[in-house]
Amino acid sequence: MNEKIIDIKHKMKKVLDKDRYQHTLGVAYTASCMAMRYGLDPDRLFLAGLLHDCAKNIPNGEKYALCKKYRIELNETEKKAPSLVHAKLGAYLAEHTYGIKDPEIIRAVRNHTTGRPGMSIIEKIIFTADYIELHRDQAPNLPEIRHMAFTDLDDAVLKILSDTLVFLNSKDRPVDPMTKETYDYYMTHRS
Ligand code: DGI
Ligand code: FE
Ligand code: FE
Repeated sequence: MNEKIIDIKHKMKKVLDKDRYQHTLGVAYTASCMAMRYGLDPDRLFLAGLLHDCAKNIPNGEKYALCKKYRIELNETEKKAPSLVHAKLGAYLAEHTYGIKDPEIIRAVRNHTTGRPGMSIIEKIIFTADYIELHRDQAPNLPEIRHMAFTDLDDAVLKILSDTLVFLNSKDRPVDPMTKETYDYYMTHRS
């Protein structure tokens, strides 16, 4: 593994709690296996996986303060739902604190929670690996989605989005317009 990966791994161990760090390693390994499947560079996906939740363990108040400080624009849903903020803030930190120059990795961190219409394959892999990695055990349909991740990535993305929408509605949580737009997009653009 290259030095950058070892460095970021050490840094994530410091800034994440134990469970979040284990989840992060799970995403990194799952994403790198998916890279092997889809003919991409496994190291690149490992690094994106390591960084995807880099802002997750920052206290909520501080997350909003940092977004203000760095002029990161938040939509109305993000202003109400702190659990969404780590994605955009994490993308900023990946670039400016952790020195990532690869725009695809930064984009994958930014869009890992809601997805976006027309995601690149790297974004789709991080979005999916986040949902299926080994430590996840609460989500419904995991065996099916894990299989789809290696057979039809767009179907996996769509199933994750539809299950997420069902979950959010059941908990009366506000749906980010991006989550709904991404769902609508993959509903009509499946390969
Ligand atoms: O950070 P993780 O827990 O690994 O996973 P994540 O970044 O995919 O999701 C964080 C949380 O965000 C998870 O509980 C689901 C939730 N979420 C995803 N889409 C939306 C959402 N929450 C709201 N309120 N609205 C959304 O559209
Ligand atoms: Fe996340
Ligand atoms: Fe995650």
